[in-house]
Amino acid sequence: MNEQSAQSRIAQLRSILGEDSVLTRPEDTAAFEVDQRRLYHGHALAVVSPRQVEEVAALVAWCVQHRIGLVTQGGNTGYCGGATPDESGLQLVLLMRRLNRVRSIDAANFSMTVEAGCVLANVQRAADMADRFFPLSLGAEGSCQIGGNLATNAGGVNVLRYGMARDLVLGLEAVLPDGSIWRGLKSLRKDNTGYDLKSLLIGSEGTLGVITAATLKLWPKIRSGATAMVAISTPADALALLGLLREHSGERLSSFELLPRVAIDLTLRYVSATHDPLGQSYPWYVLCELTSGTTENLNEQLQQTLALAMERSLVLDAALATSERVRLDFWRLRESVPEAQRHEGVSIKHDISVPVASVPDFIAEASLWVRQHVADGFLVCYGHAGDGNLHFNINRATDGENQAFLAREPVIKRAIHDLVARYHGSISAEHGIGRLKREELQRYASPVQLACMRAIKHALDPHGIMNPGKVL
Ligand code: FAD
Ligand code: 2HG
Ligand code: ZN
Repeated sequence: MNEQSAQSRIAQLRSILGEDSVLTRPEDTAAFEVDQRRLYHGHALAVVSPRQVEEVAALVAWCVQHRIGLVTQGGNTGYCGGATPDESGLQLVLLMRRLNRVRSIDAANFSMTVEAGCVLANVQRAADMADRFFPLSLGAEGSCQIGGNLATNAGGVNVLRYGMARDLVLGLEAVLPDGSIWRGLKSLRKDNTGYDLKSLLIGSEGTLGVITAATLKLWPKIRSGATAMVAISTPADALALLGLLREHSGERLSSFELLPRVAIDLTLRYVSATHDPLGQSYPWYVLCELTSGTTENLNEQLQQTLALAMERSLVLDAALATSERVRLDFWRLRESVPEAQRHEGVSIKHDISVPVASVPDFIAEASLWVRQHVADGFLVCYGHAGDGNLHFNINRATDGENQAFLAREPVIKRAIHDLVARYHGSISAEHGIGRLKREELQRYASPVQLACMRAIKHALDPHGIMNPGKVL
């Protein structure tokens, strides 16, 4: 596109969305042209921020007419470059941040309707103020948006009990790739009227439509809880402890996170206000939490289970959170691992899952491979072990060379992902595909699955304007 036609396009956009909704100056657009890991640096024709769903619809219709690619961006906290435009200067970045109203809360129906640009923490707060609980929770909750959470089908730390983002949705409103608005904001628990469009749009990473609002499920407000940082010897002991906790506490077990000592060390080194949770260091830790919507003595329940686990030599040591401050300290240690890893230097990340029962064997086999083949890196394998989801990350060793280390990424990724495939696992458990894992998807998804996905994409978005170059 030459300069003259670019200017004419921008003038048209301004007439559709208003002068202040179209950003083009580099100092205004730069932050939206790079992903949070700084893996991708794109260049957009413009960055636009509509205020209403009708404006989004008009924008999409215009994009179809002019065959302009549209990259929807929420909080830009994604891990796979899905919200970053390509380098062509021809795509638009659509910011959702102005569509950020809580439209309604229906406490009696245990549901709320929010616009896609609501920051996740604000959604949680609004539910809390209505005496209800919205369970989606992740480290980026202060900046990611509910629209981005749904577009990526985010996971986080409460999946064990409540499921992934898709499981938390009753209805959806979206602008489809032809510019039509699908008003599917039903608040029904049961609705078998044909194909489940909301489930298709959730997890589609902006490639099948723009999510503009959602009706979310709510739960009773949490009235009691118990949290412990537990020291263990091996991931196999973690698995046995998980079984015990589930048998004794059932649905009350909401989080079960695994941390190796190296993750604690990195966090203590780089993140302020973090404390070593136990008197001495241990090889592995589990951060577990029981919660309930009624008043119960969950501390006692957790203590009893941990005592039994100690008798069975599954647990080496444990600290129960004796106050909300201590509980937050434990969670700060866990949630700050990505930040600590970033401070340590470059890393190669794998967001994988295997069947929960295979977690110990997978860790043993994959760790051995890393020890034997990655002399210039060290493993930081942690995450949502209760869901079988590990962040199998490898940081560059202090005496290693950035370039040499990163140059080996394709080989390392291949070995780890091939092993994941052998365990019948997933190469993207919760972060999606975006641009980062497109080739990996081609390699590990079955031809039947890929053909289905391409057919759906083509049927809904024949001109390929929705987040081109992502997922497929
Ligand atoms: P963005 O990064 O802006 O976009 C992500 C994708 O969604 C892009 O493809 C984009 O085009 C699309 N998209 C965004 N909004 C819309 C919309 N309204 N309609 C259609 N498409 C849209 N993820 C987890 O799953 N679990 C975790 O525990 C977790 N922890 C994290 C911790 C940290 C510190 C960080 C930085 C990230 C973490 N993430 C985690 C990753 C990230 O926060 C999630 O993927 C999140 O859901 C992305 O939301 P976002 O609003 O930032 O989306
Ligand atoms: C988490 O669980 C996130 O903390 C981030 O999903 C994982 O940085 C990562 O690899
Ligand atoms: Zn995670």
